[in-house]
Amino acid sequence: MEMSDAAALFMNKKKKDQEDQIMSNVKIIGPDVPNVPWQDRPEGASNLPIWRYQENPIIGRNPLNGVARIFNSAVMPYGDGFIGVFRGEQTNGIPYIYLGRSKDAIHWDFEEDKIPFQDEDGKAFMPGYAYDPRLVKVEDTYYIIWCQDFYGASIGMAKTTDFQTFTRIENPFLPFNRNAVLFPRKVNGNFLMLSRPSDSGHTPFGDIFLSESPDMIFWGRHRHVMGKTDEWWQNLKIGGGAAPIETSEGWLLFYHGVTGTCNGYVYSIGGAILDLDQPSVVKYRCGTFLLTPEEWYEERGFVSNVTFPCATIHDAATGKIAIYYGCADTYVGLAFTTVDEVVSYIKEHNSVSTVDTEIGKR
Ligand code: BMA
Repeated sequence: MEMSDAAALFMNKKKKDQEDQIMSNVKIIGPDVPNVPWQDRPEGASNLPIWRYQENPIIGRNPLNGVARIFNSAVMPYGDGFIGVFRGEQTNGIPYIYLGRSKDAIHWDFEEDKIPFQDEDGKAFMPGYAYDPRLVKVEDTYYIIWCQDFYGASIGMAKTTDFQTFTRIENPFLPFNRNAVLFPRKVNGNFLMLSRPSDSGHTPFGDIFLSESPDMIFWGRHRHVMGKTDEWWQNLKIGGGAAPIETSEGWLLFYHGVTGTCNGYVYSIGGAILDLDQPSVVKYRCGTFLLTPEEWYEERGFVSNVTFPCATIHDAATGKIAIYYGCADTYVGLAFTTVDEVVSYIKEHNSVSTVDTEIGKR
């Protein structure tokens, strides 16, 4: 039976409405950052919503005296430029965190010395190792969150307001844990942090959880956010990446998804959108990766086939997003997208499951 004109018109309108809904103008809720690093999508880039900076990697080998590699690092706007906390693998093989400053968020000057953390009573505090730092500003304070030894791999935290004095805060979680990522504002009056409970080794499992705190000391009301899936690129474990970006559609989260191959783990970048008021509820989750190791600096290095997002710089006025990711545990890479493109893509390839959409309390 042929469709009547009216029915065809109706169907077309419905399809158009659905497309408009997907292509809606998504807004970043946050400050304008007009100097966000940027390069337009190059001709011939893949049809994934993220494209790489053409001069990648932005930080090469032996960047500092006594530091063989910098990777898995986090940056943000500061003053009229940018500041960052960098995972530096020292020449004794032990990772630590170094401070860096930049005018353009691409060329970085590093401080020669490790970040000098201190306890609340002013005594020097130097963790045995410190890696995969994230840097998040909440209200007037900058928080650095990393992985350190707490009778096994767990989360360390410090705060600063001036990048001169770095005061350690109580370890938020019991061991073992990694990939803690703070939200950039309180939600319903509490600080929120994602984390990924793990083992103390190379962890062949792992889901993302959410915890709340009224004061950055006591953490509780833990919720499951999302786990591994049947999609092979994220079928072993996942972990939070960059601090979630607040958008009109929800919290945009770039995270890493891991698969196990006969040649080791492969780390890709995934994307999800969490409910603004109840972020343990996943609204959309992309079933396909957004970026996977393809370039020489992602495929070859100290640990091959790793793309590991730790930060974004984003501009509310234009919707531009610059993603900072570690490459092959050796370099720092930069990639770009826009909030419209990436949110549309995540929605079009949505594969959210009932485990993702539930509140995450059992
Ligand atoms: C994880 C973390 C990351 C690292 C990744 C790949 O367990 O240690 O720092 O990038 O492994 O080696």
